[in-house]
Amino acid sequence: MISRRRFLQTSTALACTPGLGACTPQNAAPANQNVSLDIQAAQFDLTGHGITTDMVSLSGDAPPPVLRIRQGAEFTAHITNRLKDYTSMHWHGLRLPNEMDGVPYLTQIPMGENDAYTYRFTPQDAGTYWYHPHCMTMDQMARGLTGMLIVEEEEAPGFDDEITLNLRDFRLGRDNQFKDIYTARGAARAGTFGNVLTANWQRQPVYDAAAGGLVRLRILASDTSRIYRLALPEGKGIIIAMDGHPVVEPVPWPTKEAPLILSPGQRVDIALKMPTDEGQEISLLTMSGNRERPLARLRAIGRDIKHAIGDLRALPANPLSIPRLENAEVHEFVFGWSPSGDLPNNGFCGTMGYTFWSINRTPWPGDASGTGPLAVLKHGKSHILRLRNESPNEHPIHLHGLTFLPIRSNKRAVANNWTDTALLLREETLDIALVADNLGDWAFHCHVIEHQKTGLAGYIRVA
Ligand SMILES: [Cu+2]
Repeated sequence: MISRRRFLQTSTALACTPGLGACTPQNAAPANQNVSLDIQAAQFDLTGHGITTDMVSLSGDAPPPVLRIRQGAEFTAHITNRLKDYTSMHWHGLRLPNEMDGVPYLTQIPMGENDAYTYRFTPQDAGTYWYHPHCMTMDQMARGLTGMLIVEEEEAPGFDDEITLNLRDFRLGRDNQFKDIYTARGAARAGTFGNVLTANWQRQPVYDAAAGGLVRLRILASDTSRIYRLALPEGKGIIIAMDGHPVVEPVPWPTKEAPLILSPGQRVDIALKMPTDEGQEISLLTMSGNRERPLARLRAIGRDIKHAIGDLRALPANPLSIPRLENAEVHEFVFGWSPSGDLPNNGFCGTMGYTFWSINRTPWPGDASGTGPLAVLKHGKSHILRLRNESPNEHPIHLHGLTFLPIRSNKRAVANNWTDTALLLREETLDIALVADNLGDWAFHCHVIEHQKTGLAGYIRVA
C-alpha cells in the first residue's frame, strides 16, 4: 500500500507552479487510489425530456464516475453488486494480474447479488483507460455501466484544463425508456444502434475552458456498437495518445473530410489549444458520410492566457516491450460467421439466444471461457497474431492484459501505435505483434458487444 506520506508527496508534485501554467487541470478531481463502489440500478434524464429508468451505474442518479489514479501506485477498487443479475468488472486496456481482469469463469467467479470483489493492481502504464462489466455485458453496458479510468503520468504534462468525454449512444423510445437493446438483425450485422447520442450522459454538453489555454481532451468510445468518426473542425492541436499510449507515429488532425475513427473500446487524448476570444467554440462532431452529428462543444472563457502547444512536456513512453518480428511465432485467427450448432454456455452471464459469429470456426460464449484457449503464447517471447476477417462487417478486436502493435494489413497502411483494441476492416487481414509478457488467460473478443455475445469471443493463454 502507498503510505499517506508518499501519497502527499506525489500529490504536491502536481500542484501549481506559478508562471508556468502547469497546474493540476481545473476540471480534474485528485487521484484516489482506494475506491469502494456499488454497481446498482440508476435513473437519469438523458434527453432533457424525462427520466430514463432501468439504467445501471455506480450511484443511483449519476453516470459512472471518472476514476483517476497514479501510475506506479497501487489501486484498490472494492466493487459490490447491488443488482439481481450477476456481474463482474473489467479494467479495459490495463496490463494487470490475470485475477484482477474481471472476466467471469476465466479469471473470477461472477458476482451474484450483494457479492463483492476487491480488485487490486498497480498500473504500469499512464493514459486513458476505462471500466465496464464483463458478465451480463450487453445488458449492463447498454444501460450505462461504462466509465473512464485515468492513470496520471508521474509528471504532469502542463495542461491548463482537462475535459473527459465518455461517448455513449442510448436506445430509447419516445417515452425516454429503453427499447430492445439488441436485435437479431443488428447482432448479425454491425450491431444495434442507439438513437440518443450522448457525451457524459448529456446531449451536446458545453464545457468551458480558459481562452488561449491548453486542454487535454480525453475521449472514450464506450458504446456497445457505434464506430465514431470524429472531427474537430474548428480545433487546433495535436493527438498525443491513442488507446492510452503516447503516439509513436503521428495521427492526422481529425477533420470532416478525414475523421478519426474511434471504435468501441478505443480512446484518444488530444492536446487542444483553445480559441483566444471569449465565447468562441470548438465542436466535436461524429460524421455519418457527409452528415455531421454534434457530440459536444468547448467554449473559451476569460482573457487569453496565451499558452502554446509547444509549452507542453511530451508524454513519456510507457514501459512496453518491443516485439522482435524476425523470430516471432505467427498465430492465425479467422473471424467469420458461425457454423450451426448448440448455443455456447454463458453460465450466469446472459445469452442473447442465438449465435452468428465465430473465431476459428467455433462460436464461443461471449462472457465465459468456452472450452479451451484459441492459442497458447510462450511467455516472454514475441508473437504475431494474424487476424483474418472473413466477414463483410467491421470488428474492433480487443485483447486483454497485453498491449500490441498493428504492423501490416492487406488493405491499408497501418500506424504502428500501441493499442489494446484494433478495428479490423471488412475482409481485412491485419497482423499485430506483441511480447507475451503477462501470464494468464486473456479474453480476446470483438467489442461490438452483440458480436462478442453471439460467438466472437475467446481467450488466449500466455504460459
Ligand atoms: Cu465484431
